[in-house]
Amino acid sequence: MERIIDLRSDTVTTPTEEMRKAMAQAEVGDDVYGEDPTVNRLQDRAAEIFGKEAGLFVPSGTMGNQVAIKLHTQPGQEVVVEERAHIFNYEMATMAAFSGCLARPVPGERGLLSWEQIEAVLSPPVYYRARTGLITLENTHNMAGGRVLSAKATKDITDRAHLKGLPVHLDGARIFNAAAALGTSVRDLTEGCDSVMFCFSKGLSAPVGSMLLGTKEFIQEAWRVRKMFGGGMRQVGVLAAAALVALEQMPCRLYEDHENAKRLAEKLANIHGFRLTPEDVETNIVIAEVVGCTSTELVRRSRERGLLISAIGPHEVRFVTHKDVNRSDIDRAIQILATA
Ligand code: TLP
Repeated sequence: MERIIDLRSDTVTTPTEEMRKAMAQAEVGDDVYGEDPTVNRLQDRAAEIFGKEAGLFVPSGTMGNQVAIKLHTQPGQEVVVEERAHIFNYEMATMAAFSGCLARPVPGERGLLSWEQIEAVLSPPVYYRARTGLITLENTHNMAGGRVLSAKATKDITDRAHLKGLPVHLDGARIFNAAAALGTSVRDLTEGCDSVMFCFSKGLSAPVGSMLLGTKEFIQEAWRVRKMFGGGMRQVGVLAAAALVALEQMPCRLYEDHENAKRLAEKLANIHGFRLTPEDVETNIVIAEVVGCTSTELVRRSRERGLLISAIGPHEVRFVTHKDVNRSDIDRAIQILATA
């Protein structure tokens, strides 16, 4: 029986041997008292890499984003989001439920927002419009097919937002993929952002966890809100140990996932029944239109043949490459898709 190829997401990655060893040997303490030395090391190291003052280890990317929204906004305010942003579509209206905010979606050009588009939806000074409290960005943009936002484009938005007194939060779940694709540092890509969330549990392959970064003052408050959201963890150094290995060892191999995604896209474009532009693939995500059957039907047929993929719309499927699929898995995936 051939191994199942799982291209549903990079969240399916399993921890490396080194991560498992680090987890078994991790020095731990009660992190709700701030006494877990491994968590403290991870937070300091992440802050150092990103050039931010402080970091807070959180259980998930969603929690990191929502803690940031809670801290940057007041109930009754609007949060600017790109139309296909994760914060808007995949976090269960949490900004409304927990922060009392309304999302103001803006359709970006293949996921990218320009300052002109953002400015057009900022609240004018009239009494009947809700105030804008926060602007959010996503890099890489998941549902725009892993599209990257350059350091220059990010800085343009953060500089102009700050001139208006508005904070910018970055959903950088896959910011290390953006850095690998652009050949730049995560520090440069996030420089002007008031807060940044990134995930250890996606392409970096750690089993659990994300990091929220910002000023010392912001992170001190984030500590309180994380507890309020039920995210205060105890001897969580066992997870932080894996995340530390992820942070130090995994970014340098992401280019392999990008090469595999490109290969998949190029071959897929030649198969009758799929529509996509391989040149649009910049990182580890490939989105294709399915012609001739529904996406759920294709997902079913692929599964029967040993390939897992995601339906993200009635005729749209997503493929995500990661550490646990190699070049020959990609070639086998292509064969399966050609028959499916
Ligand atoms: N994305 C998941 C699904 O929720 C769609 C995936 O498989 O891609 N920001 C971005 C850009 C994300 O892609 C995700 C997860 C999150 C935030 C949330 O992270 P978690 O799942 O840790 O809450």
